[in-house]
Amino acid sequence: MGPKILIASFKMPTEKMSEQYRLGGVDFSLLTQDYSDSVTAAGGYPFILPYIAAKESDEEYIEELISGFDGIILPGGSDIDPALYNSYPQKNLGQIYPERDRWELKILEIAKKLKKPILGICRGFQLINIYYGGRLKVDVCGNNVDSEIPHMALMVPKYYKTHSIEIRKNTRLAKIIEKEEKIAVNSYHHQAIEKVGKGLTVNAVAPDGIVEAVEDQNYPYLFGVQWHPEMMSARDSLQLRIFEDFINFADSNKNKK
Ligand SMILES: [Mn+2]
Repeated sequence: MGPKILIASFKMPTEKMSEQYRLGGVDFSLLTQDYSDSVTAAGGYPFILPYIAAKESDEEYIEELISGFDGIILPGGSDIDPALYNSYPQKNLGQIYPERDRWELKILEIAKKLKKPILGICRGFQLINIYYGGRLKVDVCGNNVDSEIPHMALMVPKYYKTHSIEIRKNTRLAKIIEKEEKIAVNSYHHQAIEKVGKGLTVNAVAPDGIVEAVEDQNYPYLFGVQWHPEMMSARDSLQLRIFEDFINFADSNKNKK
């Protein structure tokens, strides 16, 4: 069997669901389908990790919960509580779910303790940066932002290549992409890294300087991207390679005990 990959889902409160899903006030664990499809296409076995409020502070439980898996994906989603990087709610901050932030930071902490391979996507990438002591810009798409690049490109299909990124040499992303120094990616984020966390190496930047990929070169496998490769991988083999690289590492790593 290939590696078992755990993907964090998020709790969607009943009042945020459309009427037909407000079944007696139940909440949902949600994850967009593209993550599971991309993991499967790359040779992995996807599993969905729910948010469990009752176990939020129970490290022993969380350790047991994730220890049988070979890799962890922190996916995209809502904005992150600015208090986690010593800031405060500002104009244009989106909806935040502080309990989800705490839960996923705890998952990340324990996954690192267990030396699990970790892949962060969009919000997951930003959360990794915060974990390493970095900061975010609350909004890079507002009227007073001088970039020409629409980082929150909701007007185009999910796989649309909105902007280019320049890949830095001697990084994991350079190894994954091999020949190209520049590739084009989709873009569905209105927050971005302001200060890179200590211990993270920038792997790629957009033409306006926005950081689009990071890794920890002193950890077996911790890599994050600001775009959404899971929305592109069915059409773009370069984007599928991000998942293949992660799955291949998780596969070779699982026999090391
Ligand atoms: Mn972008």
